[in-house]
Parts: sequence; C-alpha cells; structure tokens
Amino acid sequence: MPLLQNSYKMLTMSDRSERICVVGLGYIGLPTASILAASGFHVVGCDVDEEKIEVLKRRELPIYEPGLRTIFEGAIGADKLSFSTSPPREADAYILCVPTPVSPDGSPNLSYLREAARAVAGVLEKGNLVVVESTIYPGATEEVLFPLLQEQGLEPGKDVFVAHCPERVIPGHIIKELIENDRVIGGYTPECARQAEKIYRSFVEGKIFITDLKTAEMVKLAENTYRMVNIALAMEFALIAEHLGINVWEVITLANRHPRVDILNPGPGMGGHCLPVDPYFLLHVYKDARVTHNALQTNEIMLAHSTGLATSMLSPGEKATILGVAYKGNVDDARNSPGFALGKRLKEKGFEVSYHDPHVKAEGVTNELEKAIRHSHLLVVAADHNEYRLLKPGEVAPLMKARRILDLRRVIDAALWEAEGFEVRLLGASSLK
Ligand code: SAJ
Repeated sequence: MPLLQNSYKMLTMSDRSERICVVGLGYIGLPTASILAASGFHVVGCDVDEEKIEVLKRRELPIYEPGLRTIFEGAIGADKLSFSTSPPREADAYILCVPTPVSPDGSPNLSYLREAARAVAGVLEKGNLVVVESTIYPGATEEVLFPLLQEQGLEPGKDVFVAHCPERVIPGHIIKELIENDRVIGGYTPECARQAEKIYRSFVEGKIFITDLKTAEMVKLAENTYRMVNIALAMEFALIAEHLGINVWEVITLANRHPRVDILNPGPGMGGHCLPVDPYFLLHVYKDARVTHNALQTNEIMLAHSTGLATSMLSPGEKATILGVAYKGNVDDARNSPGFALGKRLKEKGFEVSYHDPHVKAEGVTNELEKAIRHSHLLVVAADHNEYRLLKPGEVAPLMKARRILDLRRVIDAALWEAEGFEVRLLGASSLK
C-alpha cells in the first residue's frame, strides 16, 4: 500500500521530545500508540492486562490489523515504544483508550475509564494533557475526570489540559483511517483543544475540527447511531421483503441508484463493540430517543428472525455449522458476535452447533473447515469473510449429512450451490431469483 509506506516515511522523519502515555492497548490504543511512536514521540503503552504487556514486550501483536506490524516494529526498532502495566510519571500527555461497554440493562459501564483515569490522575503534573478517546456519553469526560483531578489538587483547564478526541476508525482499516480520517477534538477550554491538536497533527492527514467537550462526545454518538439506525432500517426492509415475497438486496441496490439514498445491508445482527453499544449512551442522557430505541430493538428482532430461519431448515437434533463468529467480515474480533448469539439460541433449541472462523481464535471455534462442517445438516453464513465467497459447494457437499445453506449476509453465489443440489435460503428474500 503506497499510501501507508509514504505516510510511514513521513511519520518517522521527525524526532519529537514529548512523551506520551497511551492507556488501554486494544484495537484502538495499540495502533494509536504505535503510530504516535512512529511519528517521533516517546510512547509508553499501558494496559492492566499483564499477559498482554508480556506479549507486546516480546514484540508479538495480540491483534491483526493491516499495516500495524510495520509501524509497530518500526517504532520499537527506533526505541520509541515501550510497554508497562501502569502509567509512568514521566509523560507530557496521557491518552485514554479503554473500553466503555454498557451493562446488560443498557446503562453505561465507565468502570474501566474511571480506573484508568484514577491511575493517570495519580501521576499527573501541572502542564500535562489528558485526552479521552473512549466513546462516552455527553458530559462524561467532566463527570469522570474532574473529581479525580481535583482530588490531586489540579484544576482542569488551568493546571491540566483536558480534551476528548473520539476515535472514528473502522476495524480492518484502522491504520489507514487513523492517518486519513478527519478528527474532532473537544477541549474543556480552547487552549486544551489546541494542546491536543498539536499531538494529533503529527500523524493525521485529514482535517482537525475543534469544538467543546460535550459536542465532541455527542458527535461520536451521532456517527455510530446514524449507522446503526441505517442498518436497522435495512433489516426492517429485509423483513418486509420476505413478507412480500421479493428480494431486499435487489430493492436496496435499486433504491441506492437514487442520488440521495444510501441504504446499508441487512444481516443477522449488528455486532462489535460500537454500533450495538454506543446508542445506549444517547438513551442514558435522553430516554425519549425513540428512533434510537426502536432501531436497537430491530437489531434484537433480527437475531430472533435469523434463528427462526435456521430452525425452519433443521429437524430436531440435527447439526448446524455457523460460518463466521467475527462480528463482521475479515476481522478477528468476536465481541458481540451475531454468529455466537445465533449458535447459542440454536443450542438452546436442542440443535448441535459447530463454529468455524478463519480469523477468530476462541474456544470452541475451529479454523479447519472440514472439521466444522463434517456431518452437518445446515451451513449458516453469519460473517461476510472473503473466504466464504470462495467456498466450493462440490467440495463441501460430500462432508455434510444434508445439503442446506442459509446465507445471512449475501455472500455465496446461490446458483452454484443450487446446481450442486443444495437447498439455499437468503436473508431478506423468499426466493433466490
Ligand atoms: N453491518 C451490517 N450491515 C452493514 C454494515 C455493517 O449488518 O451494512 C454490521 C457488521 O456486520 C457489524 C456491525 O454492523 O456486525 C458493525 O460493523 P461496522 O462495520 O458498521 O462498524 P464497526 O463497529 O466496525 O465500526 C464503527 C464505525 N462507525 C461508523 O462507521 C460510523 C467506525 O468508524 C467507528 O470508529 C467504530 O464503529 C467505533 O469504534 O466506534
């Protein structure tokens, strides 16, 4: 990827004296720490997970992202990136990239953020900067950080700069988007935002927009809620199309020929750590957010509907193979996985279930296709991995006990599978014409 190489060269040219600590080394924190180090800062990546720190010290990467390895190794090779289980005192800026999940009842769980902020507050010195990248509800940066800073005798905006710069990168393209995407920085004061901007300017090639804390917090929620509602609408269209006996994929393709329409794709459920989670932060601050509320419910309905489709293709005691437990195609992340959720429901109904995924390493999941589909009565495509587009029905059929496939992502070429004698069903279509 020439762009990445060019950007990487540009990033390594400068030698910066500032020291940055990135707290939380997950899908966002680790690439961010690596790219900051590759752009010349001295970076310490922190995580409470001791095992992860050991892995990183051995120069192994716990996640896969295209381009990350080059930047990670370059940064370590240049002695710019090190790892620790606690934030060091010797840093000028602290960037918090810890998870902010919701509890089962939908209420925000800010415990990781609180713990990370407490650890950082304990080592802060006057003139330092604290940036929250984690997604949070409007008002949360102040609510979580300020009491902890004040406990240390530090006045936000005077002694310590505080900003929120929400991450907006898409897994699978994180490095590219870290560099290319525009960023929004909310500062407690304009000077707080300017201090944060200096850091992000070192690697962001997109535009940087400055605003206040609450606006930046809301911008991030608006982005993900917009996408979630769009997908929920596509899911609703899929249900309507099945009811009418037409094909939703054709409907969406044709509707998207309108210059101001851009409907996304239906699927078995929105997974991951963002789209099915972040809209709950909006509901936390405004319980009458009805569009958001209903779209989240549609996501639940789609899981039940997908389970119903699979069940209708199985007889009691038969075996289904879930193809893809990653939350979406071509990533190795299985958080809030629609594939696992579907398998769990099928198991509860008494069916035998096996899981296959070429990318995800998890208990009960094999990356050996043969092993997963042997003696199976039904294949269920739950993630749109490229590998599943290449599946050959002629090779798969002899391993199975029955020739049936349910495509919840419009991944397979139905005609090929039908030609091999498979019963094929596609989400959002009553027939396959
Ligand atoms: N999905 C569909 N149909 C679609 C698109 C996605 O069913 O047409 C499903 C996916 O399969 C997946 C879920 O939705 O299960 C979410 O996938 P995604 O690719 O839409 O989004 P994420 O969660 O990987 O990343 C989103 C991005 N937000 C937006 O595009 C507005 C990313 O830019 C954010 O940084 C990320 O959330 C985040 O961390 O908040």
